[in-house]
Amino acid sequence: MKSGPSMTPDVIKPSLTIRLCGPRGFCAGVDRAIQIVVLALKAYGAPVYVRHEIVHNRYVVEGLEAKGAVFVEELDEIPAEHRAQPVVFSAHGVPKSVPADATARNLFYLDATCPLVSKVHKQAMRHQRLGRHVILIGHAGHPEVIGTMGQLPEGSVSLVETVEDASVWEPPVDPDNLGFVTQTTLSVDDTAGVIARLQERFPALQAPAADSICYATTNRQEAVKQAAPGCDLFIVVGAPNSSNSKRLVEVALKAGAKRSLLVQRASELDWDEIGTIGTLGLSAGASAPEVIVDEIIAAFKERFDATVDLAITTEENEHFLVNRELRSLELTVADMAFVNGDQAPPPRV
Ligand code: 0CG
Ligand code: SF4
Repeated sequence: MKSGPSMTPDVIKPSLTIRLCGPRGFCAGVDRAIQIVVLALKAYGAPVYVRHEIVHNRYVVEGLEAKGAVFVEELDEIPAEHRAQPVVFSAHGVPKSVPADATARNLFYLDATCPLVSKVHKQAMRHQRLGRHVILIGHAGHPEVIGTMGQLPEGSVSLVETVEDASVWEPPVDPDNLGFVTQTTLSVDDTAGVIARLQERFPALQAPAADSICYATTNRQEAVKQAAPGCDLFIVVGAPNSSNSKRLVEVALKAGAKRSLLVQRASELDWDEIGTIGTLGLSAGASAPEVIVDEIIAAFKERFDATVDLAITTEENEHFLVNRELRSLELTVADMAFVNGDQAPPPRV
């Protein structure tokens, strides 16, 4: 029998269940930091300088560059003729030396440090004020760790990264006078192990007054933990320099996903490597835009007969206000559409 185009049976796509985690994606600190750059561009015009990636995501950075933001790693990269333009400090926080340097250079700065990172800074300073040597649990070289260590005088804080470090670290002072804080984006479970080891060795070790690992990190890890068992593949949307996103990949594997991948864009997906799968877990780090999650789902729908099941573990209602200077400006859905898409509710400033 001849088969014309109308008789060609549709290619049968394999069926796929996508377990879409919630909460996922932007946290309140990331949302606020991006809003600060967008509003600064509205208020002061381009260029607006940003010290370090505002959040660890290339797509966000490139979207802001297209609006007129200029990213630098250090303040001395800002040309003299642009000194009157604002410079925004990234959501990860900065050592005390950075605002001091900005003031010395006569720069106008807007601090987009997440309030929950600032809270950890305050807890570290509180330990120090009470005469304690501070242990910071975190990853060496990460900008948040550099920022938190830079709140304290040199020699008054020690970095501990792993249980192995915690087993061999020797306090430079009286072991009865120690306090700890952590990076906000660590693995909840791994950090509990590091703290337990330190407490075993130093029973007088003082905890911070409030948890250092933030609500967004905790909630995203919990959602991944619930969704991962039985997944043939678990995809986390996020960047390789995003600490919280990388932790989600590890959590997915530990919780039982057969494979887990960190993906920045749908174009990176290697379909041969993905092969035939029946259940896909999907989440996004705190700096990964929802438009990329949509892009990944659309790519799977092209190749699979996919249904999306929401795997929601909790609701988040956190919202952080932008800097006082920017609060009177209007922020529209269109202003944030480059990351949220057009369907998102109006952003609250
Ligand atoms: O997770 P880290 O701290 O690397 O940062 P990212 O920009 O990915 O997301 C939250 C913030 C700030
Ligand atoms: Fe703030 Fe947590 Fe988001 Fe970091 S991950 S910006 S600490 S809310």
